[in-house]
Parts: sequence; structure tokens; C-alpha cells
Amino acid sequence: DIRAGLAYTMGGRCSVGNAATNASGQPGFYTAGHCGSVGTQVSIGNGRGVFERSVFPGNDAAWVRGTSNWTLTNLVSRYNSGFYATQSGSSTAPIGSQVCRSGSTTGWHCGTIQARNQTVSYPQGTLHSLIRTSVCAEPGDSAGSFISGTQSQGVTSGGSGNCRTGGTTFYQDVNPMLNSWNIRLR
Ligand code: TYR
Repeated sequence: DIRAGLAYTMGGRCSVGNAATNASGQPGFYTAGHCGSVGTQVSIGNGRGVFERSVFPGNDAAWVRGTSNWTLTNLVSRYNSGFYATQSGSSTAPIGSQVCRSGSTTGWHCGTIQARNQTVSYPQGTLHSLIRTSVCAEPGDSAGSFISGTQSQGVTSGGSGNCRTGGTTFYQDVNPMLNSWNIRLR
């Protein structure tokens, strides 16, 4: 089944944002745009999918549709912290809220939401409207789910530092993806 935080490969490795369905009810997940361009093929376990939407830079947003039989769940992998978190919506959490993220390199890590509407420059270009957090992340954690309580907030984009000494990580807001592509959270 498809769960937030699971690893997928597409040449490199990224993490599932959240399981979701598109306007036609087809299963898939949303993720980060820097993980693949439209047409990029994805493997997740023995399942297959394809990037059907991708925006990067500018934003860091993408939709992957499953091309094999996928079972979707609203669970978020917490890795070494045990069991799962449950996602039940995408209400925006205020600045200062605790937020955690699930990623396939470093697992489950938490911190606080520090600032919205951040413009960030990567070697590939400039991104707008990212949200800054004190959560650590490392390569391969990209695109994994940020969740505050039970509410999904977004997908891991990039940042600095690491999970040994601490870091700053920016995420892409989930709601613009859901709204502009008519995607429904699982
Ligand atoms: N951008 C990274 C990826 O593609 C994820 C990452 C996030 C890496 C924050 C480092 C960092 O500090 O996997």
C-alpha cells in the first residue's frame, strides 16, 4: 500500500508526500516537483507510477499517478518512532506549531513552524511561498509529508544542516497542489 513517508525510486530516491486521488478518482500520491519531471517513471516496492504533474522551480509540487494496483492509506510512517500517524485533513497550522515530517532517509523528526511565504534559492532556481521549519532533513527525505497533529501541511523541499547536528528545512504547502490539480487526500 501507499503510505506517506515511504521511499520511491525514479533514478534517485524520494519519499511519498501523502496518498491521494485525482479528479477521476485514480490513485496516486503527491510529492515534490524536484523529484521528477512530467513523464518520469516511479517504482515503489513492486508498484509502478508516473509523474503526471510537476512544478519546479517556482514551486516544488508534483502528482504521481499509480499505473499498477495501488492501495492507498491515510497513514504516515513514523519509522523508528513506532506505528503511524494518521492524516485526516490539511488545515493550515499557525506559526509556532509543532510539526513533524516523515522521510525515507532519516525517518520521523519534529520541530516548529517558523515562517511562511519564504523565497529560497536553490542551484536550480528560486522558489516562492515555502514554509521554514526547525525540522532536520537529509537527501532522500525529500517530498516526505509534513504533518501537524493530524493535519497534513506539505512536502519536504530542501534546506541546510542534518539530523545529527540539527537543521532548517523548508516545505511546499500542500493546499495549492490539492486545489489546482483537484487532488483529494486519502
Ligand atoms: N532536498 C533534499 C532531497 O532532495 C532533501 C533535503 C532537505 C536535504 C533538507 C537536506 C536538507 O537540509 O532529498
